[in-house]
Amino acid sequence: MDDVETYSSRSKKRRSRFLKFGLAAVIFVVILAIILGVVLSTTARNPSGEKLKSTVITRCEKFVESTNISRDCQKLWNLFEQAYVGRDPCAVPPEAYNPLMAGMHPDPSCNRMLFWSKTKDLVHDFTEKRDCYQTLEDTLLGSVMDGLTWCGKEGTRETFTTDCPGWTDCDNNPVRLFWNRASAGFADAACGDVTAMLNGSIATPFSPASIFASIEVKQFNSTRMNGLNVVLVTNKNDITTCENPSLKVLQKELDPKLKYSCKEVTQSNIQECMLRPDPACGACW
Ligand code: N1C
Repeated sequence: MDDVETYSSRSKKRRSRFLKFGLAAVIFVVILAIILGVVLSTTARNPSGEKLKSTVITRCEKFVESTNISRDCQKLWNLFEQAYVGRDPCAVPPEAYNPLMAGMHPDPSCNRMLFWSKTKDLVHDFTEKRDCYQTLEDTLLGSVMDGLTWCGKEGTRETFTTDCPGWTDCDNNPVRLFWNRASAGFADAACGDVTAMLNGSIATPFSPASIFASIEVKQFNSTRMNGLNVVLVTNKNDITTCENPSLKVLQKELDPKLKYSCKEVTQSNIQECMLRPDPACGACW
């Protein structure tokens, strides 16, 4: 009798242990499925955010590799992202990129820094072919973010690359604030003789709304800089010259301790110069 009782109580215990184990296994599988589902749906729902992240990290790694500087590209992404994720894309605080700038400051090349306004394509063609000047896009942050669009949204940690506010839709959008902040940092570091390529084919080469006028010139510092040399890029039949009223405004806005010069140079002259590589970076105009 005792034996029968012991046998049945043992088998009950075994059954209950089996049930407990089964229940735990089911709960584990359900939790795993939920986690996997959330991860997969975030990636699938937001492929553009994932693509931006991989573009930023890949560009950063390429830059680090080609320049031999030491920077942590995952840290760059984290600092970058924290500026705009979860925020209304028209209400990003102007200081949002300060931690990114503080962690990734540019190394300025004195006497070789090149600023520009409304001459972007020509300038980048020029710096690429004749490696004598450094623009903001030749620094880590500028080269990584050049040409990209991004924004966040309130209530989500995701990054979006479409339906973001345009350059002029609102002032405090993440792309505009990035260029404002990066340009301010680049101009603040400007040293020696600085060059600016401005567009002589437009009526106002020094336009008050441009980043060059509204941010960079205001940061130029005579303790580090010697002077500013404006290269006014002209085309045949242009009427804008170095006497243009907007360039007089530029001259007035500069610290009087800074030397100022302006030279009209034809676009074809600049294009010829690009074809003459010169390791000594001698004068081209
Ligand atoms: O408003 P801008 O020119 O005067 O700005 C140019 C000025 C340069 O000297 C750069 O140092 O500001 C800096 N800068 C960039 O480096 C940059 N890369 C890409 C400013 N804007 C930059 N972009 C994009 O070009 C930016 O997203 C915006 O759309 C234009 C501004 O160009 P602009 O009006 O010709």
